[in-house]
Amino acid sequence: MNIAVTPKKALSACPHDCPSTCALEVEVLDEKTIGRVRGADMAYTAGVICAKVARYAERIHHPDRLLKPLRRKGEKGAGDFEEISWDNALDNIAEAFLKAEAEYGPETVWPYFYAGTMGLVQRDGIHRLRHAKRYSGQYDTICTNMAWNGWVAGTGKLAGADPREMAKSDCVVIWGTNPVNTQVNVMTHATRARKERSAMIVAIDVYENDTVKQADLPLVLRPGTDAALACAVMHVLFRDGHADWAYLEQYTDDPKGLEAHLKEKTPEWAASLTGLSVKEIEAFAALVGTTKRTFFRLGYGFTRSRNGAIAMHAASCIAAVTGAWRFEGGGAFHNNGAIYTLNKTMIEGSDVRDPSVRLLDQSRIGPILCGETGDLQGGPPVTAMLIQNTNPISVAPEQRKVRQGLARSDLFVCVHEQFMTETARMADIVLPATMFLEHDDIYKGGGHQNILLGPKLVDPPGEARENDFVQKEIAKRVGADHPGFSMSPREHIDWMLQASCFGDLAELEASGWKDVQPPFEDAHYINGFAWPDRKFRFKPDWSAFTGVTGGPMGPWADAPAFPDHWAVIEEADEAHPFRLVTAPARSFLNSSFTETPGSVKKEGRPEALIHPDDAEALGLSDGGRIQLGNKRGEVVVFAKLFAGVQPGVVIAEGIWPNDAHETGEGINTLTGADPVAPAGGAAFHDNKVWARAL
Ligand SMILES: Nc1nc2c(c(=O)[nH]1)N[C@H]1C(S)=C(S)[C@@H](COP(=O)(O)OP(=O)(O)OC[C@H]3O[C@@H](n4cnc5c(=O)[nH]c(N)nc54)[C@H](O)[C@@H]3O)O[C@H]1N2
Ligand SMILES: Nc1nc2c(c(=O)[nH]1)N[C@H]1C(S)=C(S)[C@@H](COP(=O)(O)OP(=O)(O)OC[C@H]3O[C@@H](n4cnc5c(=O)[nH]c(N)nc54)[C@H](O)[C@@H]3O)O[C@H]1N2
Ligand code: SF4
Ligand SMILES: [Mo]
Repeated sequence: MNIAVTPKKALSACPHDCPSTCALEVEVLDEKTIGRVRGADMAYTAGVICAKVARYAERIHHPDRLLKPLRRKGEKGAGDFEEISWDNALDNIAEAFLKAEAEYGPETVWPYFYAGTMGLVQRDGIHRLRHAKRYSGQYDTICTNMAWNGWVAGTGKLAGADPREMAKSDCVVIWGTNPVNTQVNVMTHATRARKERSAMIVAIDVYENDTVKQADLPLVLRPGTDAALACAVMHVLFRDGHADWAYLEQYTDDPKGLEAHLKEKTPEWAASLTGLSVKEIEAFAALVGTTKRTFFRLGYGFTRSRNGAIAMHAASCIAAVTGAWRFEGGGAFHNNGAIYTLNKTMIEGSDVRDPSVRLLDQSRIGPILCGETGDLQGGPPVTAMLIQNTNPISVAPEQRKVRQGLARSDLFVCVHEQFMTETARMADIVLPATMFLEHDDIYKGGGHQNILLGPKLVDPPGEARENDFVQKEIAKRVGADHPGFSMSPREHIDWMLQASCFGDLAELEASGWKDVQPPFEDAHYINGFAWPDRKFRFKPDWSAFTGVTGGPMGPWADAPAFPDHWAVIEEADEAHPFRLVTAPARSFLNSSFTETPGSVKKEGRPEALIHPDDAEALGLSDGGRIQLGNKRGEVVVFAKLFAGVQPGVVIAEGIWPNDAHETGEGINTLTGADPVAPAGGAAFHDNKVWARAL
């Protein structure tokens, strides 16, 4: 007789580097196996998750999971490894770190990590090892710098209106983010507003992506020109009497100065820079001017340019001109980082951090490993690394330098990974890592307002071990001392919650997540913005931002005082007639999911979207091979003729493995690692390239 067994369902949280941080409901089939993954009914997730995580069983039970520690046998990068025991591997790592330290001092060791998991214990515990040993620090620049600094320049704080309010809005402006691909829940709330309140959805992007296709007012502009659009919109708002002067007088620093500055920033001026028509710009300005409940959902994409922080600030100014902040369903939102006042002392060992230890710029891993002297700041070369949660040979800019650096014979590298990534293949020691359902951790939503628990639900395969284990075992062997090393992940979670007055582990375990949304008055800055004078800044102090060595970075001193188009992008020129944007693919997440068959099938092959007129001029047909190049290198992809971009703009979706490309070099061969003003960052969507049909 067959007895139908209902699988056990357990709550979890998506660990991936995505602003949605969805609450999950996971089918647990037995102690090793999961079934379907669905969205839990946390108010922001609202039961919706993306397709790639719904099929997570194919990632967690993938036959290519790393199962044993490995030691390199052959040449670096050749992929020739032998299995060794964990003890052996950890002893090897400790020996290499101690030897490097004895020769060059502790700053020669560079623990390098990012957000493969967003779990606060498993991701950030690497800092404890770093601080306890005075190893080189990491200045995080690869993702958020321009966006966060540009936002904070105006508001003073990384927080905004409750993103669930999008559902109560009359106009949702989705600016420089492609939520259908990158954070699906934004669409849930925006489309609810359209259905229930007939709200308009505006999408501003550089190509007609799947979000733009759903918009009522799609605006497809030239990359790196968003500040020009924002200025023209504000020009019209002042011109046509849509500026809320009572709000401006009470809440902003220099509204008259802004109005005067914008006199020249006409729709005609912006049309010539953005490639939009005057009619489109006027229509957008009239819409936000007459719709007080307008919600500006500002993303990362439009900040990944050399003028990206200035663009974010410019876009964030519009809600202050219209006074949209006054209304529920109005205002602006980028990220909620500042609402989570978590005490991470035990996780990160921040109490033993020596501020005199150098920070190295994450995005400049290539130049750093190649020993470029400015980057090393007079300190020793990097000769030993522990890499967790990141795949730099694929995701970091100036890929040729990353490859050259990782191939150095005097550099020892340990990569702790779930799969044999292209970075792992360059390592001396590879360690097998757990996935989120195989360890305990805690998460916070950048795109919402919840702290979520992700408990261990199944056993890891083979000998895979969690990040926390690796950090502790290395610490033991290299003499790193901190009370945090003797706490389990669950003890860390409990300690942090209690020390932050956010309850405790038992409470979180009972509820699955905790909503920490600040009250309306705070989220909408009703009592003033987060500066000493409580005013939103149209005229930010760019000199006050601090980068890798304590002062601002890049050509910040030339940044415009008021919002403006700042012409520091890699403009197309005669030798490089195209502007290349390297946007995210829907079924990949950065370099993750490039290993799952379901995602690879959906994405197909590495392509470049190119306007049919450009293709014709190049003698290129649909599906033909196209080589893109600039001073940093060349890449071969397949052409896809696409009328939804402006001529002269090329879009490459997804960070495909380098090996998926004809010459073994990936898209980041073309992107630059020069720091963006005022505080660093990588301008992944700001590249001038030439193109030729092969
Ligand atoms: N499926 C999927 N989801 C992801 C990711 C992924 O790779 N795949 N990545 C994750 C990560 S790490 C992050 S940080 C977030 C980022 O998510 P988003 O905030 O969405 O930012 P981006 O992914 O950089 O780019 C989004 C859009 O910006 C557009 N864009 C590029 N340049 C410009 C410009 O100059 N102006 C305007 N207006 N638009 C421009 C791109 O064409 C793209 O459609 O997404 C996360 N979610
Ligand atoms: N061209 C181009 N390049 C980009 C971008 C772009 O838009 N265009 N986006 C940039 C952005 S925004 C970001 S954030 C970076 C992201 O770059 P990465 O941080 O490298 O991103 P991921 O591919 O998400 O994850 C890295 C790795 O972490 C591993 N991992 C996951 N969980 C764990 C764990 O618990 N333990 C261990 N040890 N490993 C784990 C995964 O297997 C994966 O290989 O890429 C940047 N690169
Ligand atoms: S939308 Fe983002 S947070 Fe939600 S399940 Fe997908 S990757 Fe995870
Ligand atoms: Mo990111």
